[in-house]
Amino acid sequence: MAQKTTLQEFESVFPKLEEALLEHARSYKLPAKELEWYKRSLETNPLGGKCNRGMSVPDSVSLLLGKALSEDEYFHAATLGWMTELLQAFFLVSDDIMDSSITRRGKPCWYRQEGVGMVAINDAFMLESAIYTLLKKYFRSHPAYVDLLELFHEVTYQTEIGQLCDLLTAPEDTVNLDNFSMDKYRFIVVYKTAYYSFYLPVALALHQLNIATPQNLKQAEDILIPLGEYFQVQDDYLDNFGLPEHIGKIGTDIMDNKCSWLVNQALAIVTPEQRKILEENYGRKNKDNEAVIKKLYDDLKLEQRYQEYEEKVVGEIRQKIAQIDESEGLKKEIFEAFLGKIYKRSK
Ligand code: GPP
Ligand code: MG
Ligand code: MG
Ligand code: MG
Repeated sequence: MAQKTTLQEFESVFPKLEEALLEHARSYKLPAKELEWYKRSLETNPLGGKCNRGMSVPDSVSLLLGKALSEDEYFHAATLGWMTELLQAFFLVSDDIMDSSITRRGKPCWYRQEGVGMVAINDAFMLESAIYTLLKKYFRSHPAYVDLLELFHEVTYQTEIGQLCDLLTAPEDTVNLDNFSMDKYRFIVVYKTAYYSFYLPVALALHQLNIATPQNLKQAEDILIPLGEYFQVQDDYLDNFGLPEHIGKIGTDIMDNKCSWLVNQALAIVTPEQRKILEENYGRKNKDNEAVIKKLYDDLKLEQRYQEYEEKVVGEIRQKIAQIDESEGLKKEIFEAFLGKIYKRSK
């Protein structure tokens, strides 16, 4: 019988990885002050989240094997899981600068913390480097080492092209609603979110067990990418309708002129008068303009529209899961577990 990990069990692996990373820095004789800085970044940025991505690596490995993991299997799966959390930390530290965000996981964003500022950019790079330090230390002799390395590189690239499109579709100084479309939206979210958040953990689990094939990787991708798209729609919905105290971050999408799911839905149903309101208030760095848009979203009943979307998309995803051919080595429960974690999430 497979066994689900807990946040406590998963977090208990981190100190060992942190120590390996600090030891690696020490081997270069990194001075004490900088070592302390790196430690503070490592103890702030990858921690304090839900760890859904990271924990899904050991959970998927356990489901694939159909048994509880040995200590060594768990350690390696959790290490791959923490590498996805380091990738996420690298993205979030960077994304918060690019999005001018205020808070993350209930605290000021890293770049806004005492004395950090733009050193955060270098800290982000070092969080990315940490992935490869751990990969080399713990997987150098694994048969899938090169596949793992290429997977991290490719998923990073995919996230970056998604982020590029997210940023260029949201210029700071010009609001042009004609730049938004659901096709553009899908490209953005599939690349900036779905690959690293959903495809990566499952692909890692398959590689850890040396059972990845072009067929099962493609099967996994075909279902995890729509799941990831749904997840980012939720993120966009919560950016406006979530409670900052509860989601741990203050929404910025309206002021940042983002090609969000909500603005695309609004554009599909506005009257000419409402479109004018959108044109005159969206993407302005001003609380009053933002409030006008929030009111418009309420008038347009976007909350209800979101709930309808959620029921429809979850039905489609459930159908896709039911159709999976398990003879390629995958297990339906892997995808059911992902869906269970995010369905109707409020944070
Ligand atoms: C989520 O977008 C996407 C990312 C965090 C990927 C960032 C990619 C980089 C290459 C830096 P978001 O801005 O909606 O997330 P949040 O709402 O958490 O700020
Ligand atoms: Mg952001
Ligand atoms: Mg962003
Ligand atoms: Mg967001």
